[in-house]
Parts: sequence; structure tokens; C-alpha cells
Amino acid sequence: MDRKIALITGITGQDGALLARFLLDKDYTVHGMRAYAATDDLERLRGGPLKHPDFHLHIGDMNDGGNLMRLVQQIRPDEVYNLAAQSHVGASFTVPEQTANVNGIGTLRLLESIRAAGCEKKTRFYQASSSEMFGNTPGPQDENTPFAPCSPYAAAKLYAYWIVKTYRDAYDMFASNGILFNHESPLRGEEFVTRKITRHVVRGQVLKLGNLDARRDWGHARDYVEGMWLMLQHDRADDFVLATGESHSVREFVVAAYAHIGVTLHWTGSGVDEKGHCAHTGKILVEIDPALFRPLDIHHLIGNAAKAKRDLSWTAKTDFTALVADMVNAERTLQNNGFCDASAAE
Ligand code: NDP
Ligand code: GDR
Repeated sequence: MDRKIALITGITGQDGALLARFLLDKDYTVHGMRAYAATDDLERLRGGPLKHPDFHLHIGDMNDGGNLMRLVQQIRPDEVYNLAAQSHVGASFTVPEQTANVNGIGTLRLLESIRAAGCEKKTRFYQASSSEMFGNTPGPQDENTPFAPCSPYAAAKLYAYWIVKTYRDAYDMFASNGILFNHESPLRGEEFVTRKITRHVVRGQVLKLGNLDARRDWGHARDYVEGMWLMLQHDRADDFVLATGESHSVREFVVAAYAHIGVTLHWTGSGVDEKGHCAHTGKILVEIDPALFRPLDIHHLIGNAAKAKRDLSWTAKTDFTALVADMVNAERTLQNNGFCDASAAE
């Protein structure tokens, strides 16, 4: 059988790097698209894909339709994984137009590129949709839960979700939405709360946070990239939630990360005056920074991935405690060696 060819947008991100490894292990030829960057942004790919003979890097931008068309025409991929995004929800309030362009219209540009290359019957398309689209609709959220986005990020992702469904129905394209709940790993960007927590905990730095009571359904990104692939191996295009079915607050994540290094936290005060102290020494370890609260936030996300279990035989394999342990351990390795190979952080 011929080797399959995959194109991954957002290759320099957490999921792009992990998916590239996963597909190379399955003997795919992998083409990764990265945005032009004046500085080196290939850190996450260094541990594996960059050295692999079947891995190819391309410069491309979700805001540049001509560039996307040339890439798709040249590569003629069997599978496209559209992971590129301005993915920070808080930042989307600061750069809403940029977010709409990349996350929303960018998806349309990529779908049109597939059509323009005459690949609409050949190429299977995965769209990185998000649990953020549910907003504050009560959970557990599944594929039938009404959407109620409450950030420019989620509104843009919802446009992309619908345009994927529209192209599936209008042009009979194999185009699927993975509605993924939060997934983390040692490769998570430092601007996201879990990685920010593990970095500060390991370095013993005072951790300044916003909303401690937000609850998220946190899984391990390694499990979720497998789910993306399974969606494109299914016998028909469809939409799937991937989640663990368990939720924890930001506060619980902090407590678990500190517990993993043997520190118990003691909380005092309330609201913006709340502080987390080391129960043993009294030293302040956690403070609230009002600037980190978002204009709107989601209080509680918890997913129901029963459909993915039934149709794809997918379940999240890594539980909350194991996820926290993996991230803290990897952070320690990074601090000690100045280098963290994600493949070592299993
Ligand atoms: P990251 O932020 O780590 O990666 C996003 C990637 O998109 C980066 O490589 C970034 O490059 C790239 N990108 C940004 N703008 C452009 C552009 N204009 N053109 C080309 N590339 C661009 O996100 P994750 O890996 O965590 O997530 C992958 C996808 O899944 C994203 O679409 C995200 O919104 C979505 N998602 C993620 C979830 C999670 O919990 N991780 C949950 C649900 C959905 P650069 O760094 O150079 O800007
Ligand atoms: P999220 O992840 O917004 O769920 O989006 P993030 O880790 O940014 O925030 C989770 C919750 O933590 C609260 N929070 C803080 N967040 C950050 N980043 N920094 C802080 O200091 C902080 N303090 C408290 C937030 O208010 C929020 O409630 C992620 C991204 O990967 C999206 O791209 C993806 O679609 C969703 O997950 C599912």
C-alpha cells in the first residue's frame, strides 16, 4: 500500500508536534506548515520530526489563500489536519480580528484550497474545533449540546465548525470536526494555565493567577492526537467530542502540582486578596492578579465522549493525577537539563 501523505497546519504548536510524531510512527509522509517567523520556533519538533526523512516543513499562513492553494496543489494530501489557530482564548479579546481571520476565515481558505486543487474527493479533512464553543451551556457537553460561544476565539471556531459541516454536505467532502476539550502535555505553551502552573511550581516562583474557580476537563494531548487520526480513519465524516468526563478547577490543578513535589497549600483571604501559602513555612506561593481575569470566562466544562468511544473505540487513557505528574516531571527535567524531549515524558 502507498504511504499516506498528511498535511498538518499549526505544526509548531503542541498538537502539531505530537501529531507529527504519531503519524511518522504510522509510516506517513508528513508535511508540516508553519507560519513565517523571524525567530526560531521549532523547539517542539526538535526531539523527532525535524530529523525524520519523511518529514517536510513548509512556510504557510492561514491568512494567505494563494499560499495555501499552492501548498495543497503541490502536496495533494490524503489527510489534512487543520490545527493552526490563534489559540489563546484570553488573547482573542485583545486581537479579535486576527483571531477571526486565522481561526474562522483561515479554515474556509484551506477548504477552498482543497477544492481548487481538485482534491475534494481524495483529501480527508480534520478541523480542530473546541469545547469553548459550548460557552456556559451546562454540561456534560456532547455533540448535541447547544453552542453559546463567549469569546472572539470561540465565535471564530464556531464559524469554522459550521463551514466544515457545510462543505461536507454541499460538496460531499470527508470533513470532520473534533470538538476537543482541554488537552495538555509538557509541550503546552507557557501562556496556558496548566503549563504556567507547572513551570512556577517547579521553579519555586510566586504564581500569579486569575480565575481559580474555573473548571476544565483536562486530558493528555498524546491521547487526543490519536483521536484526531481515528476520526479520519472512520467510515464517514462526522463530529466527535473528545474529553475525559472529569473536571477540575484551576485551584485543584495548583494543589495537585504542589502535592506532586510534596508541598501542601493553605489558602487565606478571598476574592482578589486570596493567597496560597506553603502550609509548612507560611511562604506565599499563589496570588491573584486581577489583570488575568477575562472579560467573560467559562465556569465549567465537562465533556461526554460516549460517541467517540462507541464509534472510534477512543477513550482518554491518562487521568488527571497522571497528567499533572507528567507535566511536573517534564518541567523538572527541563529545569535540570535545559531540554525536554516530549517522547521521554511518557
Ligand atoms: P498552539 O497554540 O500550541 O498551536 C497553534 C499553532 O498555530 C502554532 O503553531 C501557531 O504558530 C500556528 N498559527 C497561528 N497563527 C497562524 C497563521 N496565521 N498561519 C499559520 N499558522 C498559524 O495550539 P494547540 O496545539 O494547543 O492546539 C491545536 C489546535 O487545536 C488549535 O486550533 C486550537 O485552537 C485547537 N484546540 C486546542 C485545544 C487544547 O486544549 N490544546 C482544545 C481544543 C481545540 P505560531 O506559534 O508561530 O503562532
Ligand atoms: P482555555 O485554557 O481558555 O480553557 O483554552 P487556559 O489554560 O488559557 O485557561 C483555562 C482557565 O484558567 C483560567 N486562568 C488562567 N488562564 C491562563 N491562561 N493564565 C492564567 O494566569 C490564568 N488564571 C486563571 C482561565 O480564565 C480559564 O478559565 C484552551 C486553549 O487551548 C483553547 O485553544 C482550547 O480551545 C480550549 O482550551 C479548549
